[in-house]
Amino acid sequence: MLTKDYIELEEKYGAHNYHPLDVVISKAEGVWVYDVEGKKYLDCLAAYSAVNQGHCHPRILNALKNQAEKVTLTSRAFRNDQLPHLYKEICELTGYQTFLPMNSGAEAVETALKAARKWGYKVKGVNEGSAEIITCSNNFAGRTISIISFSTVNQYKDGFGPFTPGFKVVPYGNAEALEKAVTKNTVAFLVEPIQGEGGVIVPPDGYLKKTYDICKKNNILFIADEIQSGLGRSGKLFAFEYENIRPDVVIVGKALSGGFYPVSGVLSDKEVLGVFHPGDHGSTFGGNPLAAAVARESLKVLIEEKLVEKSFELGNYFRSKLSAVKSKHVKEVRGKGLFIGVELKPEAGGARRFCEALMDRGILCKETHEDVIRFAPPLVIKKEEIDWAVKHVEDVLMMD
Ligand code: IF1
Repeated sequence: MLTKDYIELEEKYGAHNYHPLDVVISKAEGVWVYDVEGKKYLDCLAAYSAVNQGHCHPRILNALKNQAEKVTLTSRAFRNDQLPHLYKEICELTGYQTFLPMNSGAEAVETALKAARKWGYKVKGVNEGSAEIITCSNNFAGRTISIISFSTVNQYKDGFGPFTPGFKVVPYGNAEALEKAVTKNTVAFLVEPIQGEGGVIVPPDGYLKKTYDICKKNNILFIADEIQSGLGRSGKLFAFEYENIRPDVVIVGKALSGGFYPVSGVLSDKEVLGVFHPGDHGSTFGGNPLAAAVARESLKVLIEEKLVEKSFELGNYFRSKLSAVKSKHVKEVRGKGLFIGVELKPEAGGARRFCEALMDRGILCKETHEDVIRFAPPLVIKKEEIDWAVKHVEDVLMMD
């Protein structure tokens, strides 16, 4: 079958909730992916940062295979011999007391929201039914009905109401707005330390610290959604580390499995996740032994291969090279670590045509917010590969 045959099948039988680039991938290794016709591409999206460790990492593959031969799913009605190790290892790595495993990012966000509400009632003493959670404009935290209830993007909400009450939205990057929105019923502030879908938006220096201090002053949980920005993507293990804060709750997903399998979860101290008692919350697959084995190895690879440090150094290198590109289309190059956005001027006619041109040249990246090209390759990328990519980006941005 050729590319067009796969696309035809997909268009015929699949729900049309995506508009992917027309490349059909059948194989991948490290930073490279191959299409069904054998053409090779440099992956500059890394499955939205789920494959920070590189595609089909041999160590994680091994962990998956070994565990799959033993036991894959027990449900949480019984215990398994992998989850306790994951608990200990992720808590020791991150410095939190407790971890709660889920599968998708959205589920982990829902888990954090439920924990925050319950903490509000049981610990903070907010009146039952009145808890408020403050979120930011331009956020992306998943697709469930409660999460889209606080989206500020029309398309994500259109046709999906009625929505979940109890959320307030303040402008991202504006700490005073958060302070003004706080009431006695506020239990949590949910924020992406760097907004991904929002267009790789890095908030002003000091914003996370200021909002963190506001939360501390008002006994509000600071919840960092590090599903995309975390686990090395930003050049730190977590993007909040740039401002020396320690969120009360950290949400992780994506790269927690190196892209092999959906694994997500919530980190906090006992005061917050301790509000859950048996039966309050759960998931059939959450914390299963296959997921736990994959997550354990994914974290080990991240640390032992020094991918966080690599992201920091190569991110600086990639961004400085992109900043040096002379093109009338570029408005701004921004980001932290290998989490990079190139915003084009409105006259450039959108980022998608540049992504398509890059695809023809063997580089896969994805536009976000119409006019931002996002570069977020696996963290195992090499300097020479960045040089090669930038050369093509430069050429493509010379188009009229
Ligand atoms: C899609 C975007 C990226 C996330 C943050 C939670 C979640 C996400 C900060 C939910 C998910 C994904 C969803 C995926 C594409 C991707 C995405 F463009 F849509 F926004 F990365 F930029 N918090 N982001 O970024 O995690 O439930 O998906 O596991 O919807 O196609 P999930």
